[in-house]
Parts: sequence; structure tokens; C-alpha cells
Amino acid sequence: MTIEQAALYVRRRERMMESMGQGSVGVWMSPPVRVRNHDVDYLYRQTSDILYLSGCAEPEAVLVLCPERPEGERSVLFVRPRDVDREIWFGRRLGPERAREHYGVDVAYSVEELDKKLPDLLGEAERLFLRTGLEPEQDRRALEWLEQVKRKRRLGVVTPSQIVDPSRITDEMRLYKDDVELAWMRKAASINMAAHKAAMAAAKPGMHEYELAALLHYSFERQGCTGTAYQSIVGGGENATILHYTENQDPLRDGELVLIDAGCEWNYYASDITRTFPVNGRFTSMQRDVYQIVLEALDAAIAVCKPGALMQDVHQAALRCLTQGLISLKVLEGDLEKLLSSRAYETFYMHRTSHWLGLDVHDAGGYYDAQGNHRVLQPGMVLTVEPGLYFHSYHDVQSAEPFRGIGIRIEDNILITPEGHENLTLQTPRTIEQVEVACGG
Ligand SMILES: [Mn+2]
Repeated sequence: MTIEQAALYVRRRERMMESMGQGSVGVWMSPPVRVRNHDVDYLYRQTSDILYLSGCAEPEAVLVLCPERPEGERSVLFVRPRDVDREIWFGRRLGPERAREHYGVDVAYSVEELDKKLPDLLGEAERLFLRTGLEPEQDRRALEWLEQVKRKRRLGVVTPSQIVDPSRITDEMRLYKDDVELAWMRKAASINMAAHKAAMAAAKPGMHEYELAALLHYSFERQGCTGTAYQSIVGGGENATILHYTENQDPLRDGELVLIDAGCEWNYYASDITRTFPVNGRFTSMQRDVYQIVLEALDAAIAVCKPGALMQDVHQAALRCLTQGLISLKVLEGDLEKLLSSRAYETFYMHRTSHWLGLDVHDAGGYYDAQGNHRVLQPGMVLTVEPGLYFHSYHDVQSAEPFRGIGIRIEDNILITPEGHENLTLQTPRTIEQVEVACGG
């Protein structure tokens, strides 16, 4: 970690402590390492709030923030101790001595001292900021620390009487990306754009969905990504109508489309691109008609993205275009406004148009403000825009019969800027012409 980065985390922790206020202490515990099978663990992923507040990706780390304490003792990080034997078997550890400087925290301890130190740290606050309900074992442990401190009440020690969810603060902070986060998101976007282009160039009839998935993952990993932001979706033909299809086992057939929804993580920041293209490189005229509608919905929704607009407006712009398109395809019949208010589109477009993007692919941040109003877009927010049309065979709509088996989604990542927006993924082929050229068709 560079000195500039460490300073960034210091600033975030300062802001966090300011929002928590006096009389508070905050505790963030890493998720446990999980067994995949027998002696093999799942690939570890630190929780995003700890990454956001410290940059520490190590398992078992615990971050404690104590705004009440004197300068130089307010941020405390517990990490795994140095252990030659464990390190030879399972990998190097930073250890508390080096962790203090590396992460720029005030104090670092071995995680083995957690149960001993935590009650002391808690016993100076009225409010404990702690995310509960995710890991029963962590909840149990935290309650035990609280019990220990409560015993000191008779000695006149102030002990926490409230547990407050810290994510109400971190979610709000994480909603507005700073320059470092944006640099990392641009890097993730550029790697992901190249990966999608490579998949378009490689696809041909007879290949399997997993071959394209493998190509994407190769593109991600050879650039040093921290992983994929989510399970890659590579759906040929009707598989594209299953929104979260991740089996990726089927052959890709001549004349069909393939939908790829995949994204890498760079420094734990996600990219999330969807493109749909013809397996043989050329759209049929019917595929072209549907694709053009989805593309217009994408452009119309992105055009709404600017400071002051509501996220709901982005969705409405997409719905209007998609519904108009379904009328022009003769799948729906009737008055546009009436079809919109009766949600006639829902059979063919059943998901929302946008989600926040950042450390999590469905990133932290409320879709409504504290008053329950739709969120107003502001500079620094990053959201996806991903309209689609899906003609699956789970329902029997006569007018949609000609399109059965077609699933099309196109997704870009949009940064709200003071002037309007910046499309972070614009260089991924998106018009019919660009897509056919990229497919070599
Ligand atoms: Mn998405």
C-alpha cells in the first residue's frame, strides 16, 4: 500500500468516526474462512466495509474505531500474528508489528488478544456500532464482550447500552466514489471491456458457453484482477432468458444469440458489463429488431443520468422505450400509457434497470433517502443501466411466439459527473454495426 493510499484510509476512518459521534465505538469483523469441501476452503473475500475503511484483505482481521479515545489510539486493527509454521504451510502474514504502519492505523494487535482487549475498548462508549445478524458466531462473541463490560458497571464504567448498525453510515459514504475508487473502477472497466471484445471475436458455432467464460476469466486474471465480481453468465439461445444463468455448459448454436453478463474486480472494485451478440457474427433481422429496441432503451435511460435526476427516472425511461418497442413488435397491443401503468412489460422485462456499483457489484447505498424518497443522482455515484427483453418459454403468450427463445440485455456502467454522466464502459461494442464488426461477421 502506498503512503497516499494509507492516508486515504485514514481520512475515511476519520469521517466514519465523525459520523459515529462521541460516546461511540465501532467494530468490524472479517467474515470467516469457509470450507468448500474436506481440506479445501472457498476463495477468501474480505467484507467490503473493512476493505473500504482499511484496505485490509486478510482473513480474521478486526477493525475497531474509538472516536472517544485520545489521538493516536483511535483506530485499532487486530490481525493474525506472525507464525513461521503456519506461514510455511499457508502463506505469509503481515503480523501486528508491520500492520500498524502498512494500514496506517494507530494501534495493531494480534487477533489472539481480541477477547482480552475488546471489552476494554468497548467499556468507554455508550453506543456500539456493529453489524449483527450475518454471522451467528460473531454475534455471540460480541454479546459476550458486552456482558464482560457490563460487569464493570458497578465500578462506575460507562458501557454500551445500544447496538447501532454502522452500515447506515458506510453505505452513504460508499455511494459517493472518490478519485482513487474511480481510478480503480475505470481500470476494472477497461479490463472488462477488452474481455468482452475478446469473447465476441472468439465466439463461433459449436463452441460451448464455458469456453467463452474461460476466455473472459483468462482476460481478467492475466491482468492481475482480484477476481470476478460475480458468477459469470454466458447464456446461448434460450439460456439468455434466464436472468442469473450460471451453468454455462451448453453448446453455442448457429443462428442463436449469446448473452454475456460478466465482470472483473480490480482492487476489489467491480465492473459489470452485459453484451448480447450473434454466435455466428450476424444478427438475423428479427434479432436485430429486438436488439435495436433494447439499445434504444439503454441510450434513453443513460441520457437521463445526470445530477438531480431520480434513479426511478432512469428506470422509467427504459420502461417507456421497451414498452413502445413491444408495441412495434406487435407483442403488446394498446395505448402506451395504459400499458405502462398496467405493467404489461413485466412478462418480458421483470427486473430493475439499475443498481449501484462499487466494492460490491450490487453496491452499498440506499435506493431511497432517509425520508423514503427516490434517491436523487449526484456526482460521484456509479450505477449500472441494463435494460433487456426476454422471450422465454415459461409462459404462453401467443403474440410473443415468433420471438420465443430470444433474450437480450445490454449493460453499461455510468458515473454521474457534475456535467451529466460518463459511460465507463462505452468502448464495449454496442451498436449492431460495432457488434458485428467485433464478432468478425
Ligand atoms: Mn448488473
